[in-house]
Amino acid sequence: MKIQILTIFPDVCRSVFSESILKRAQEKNLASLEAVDLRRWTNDRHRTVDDAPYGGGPGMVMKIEPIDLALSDIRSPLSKVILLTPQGRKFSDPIARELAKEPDLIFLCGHYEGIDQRVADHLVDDEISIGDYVLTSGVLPALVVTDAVVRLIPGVLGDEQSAQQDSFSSGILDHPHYTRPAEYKGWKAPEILLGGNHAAIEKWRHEAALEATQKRRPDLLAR
Ligand code: 9D3
Repeated sequence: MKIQILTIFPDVCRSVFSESILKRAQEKNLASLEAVDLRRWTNDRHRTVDDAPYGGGPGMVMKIEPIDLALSDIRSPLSKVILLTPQGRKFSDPIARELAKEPDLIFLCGHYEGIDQRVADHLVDDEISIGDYVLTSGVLPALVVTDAVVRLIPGVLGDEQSAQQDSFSSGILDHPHYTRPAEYKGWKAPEILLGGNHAAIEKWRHEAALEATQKRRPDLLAR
């Protein structure tokens, strides 16, 4: 799978691509991750990608032309172009699984107050938001979506931590985890986990997961 992030902050993306599981996915040739600098498609002295809004008001609006030129150069017939915007559909586990089936994704990041509406109307295939809070740009959302999608590509995670059997695909929260020491500052790990009764441990984990879900995310049980 190929993912390109089109942004004015390519170095932010590169720093994320070069660590941990995203780095390993590229080394195993399971994902190609590329940060593309939108300013490559400007030709004025100041490499301008934004302008004042028609109709007046505060802030700046991203211009359509550099975005159109960039997409014309980097998209293929198989590319799915996704705009990260507060107006998009809310990102979720099912959307991550949809996107993980695509061969070629391009994430277009907004910056400033907004993007010329003709970009959403004519140049992109989908619009995604990561939730109802205001960030300073679309670059972190693009990286969040990239991270969630790449870990679903078969072979990216070890067999141990298969993406099949984790929270949100099971529909409830994970159970609590413990490791050594068995007691720290008087805080004990549950006795049951220290023994070898695997059936009893599985039962404890399932009940603890249900209890955590009931207490913190009852909305997940209602579905
Ligand atoms: C005053 C109206 N604002 C919309 C809520 C303007 C605005 C604020 C922040 C426009 C863009 C942004 C930058 N954020 C994103 O581009 C963005 C985002 C977000 O802020 N929250 C959650 N998901 C996303 S995806 C892209």
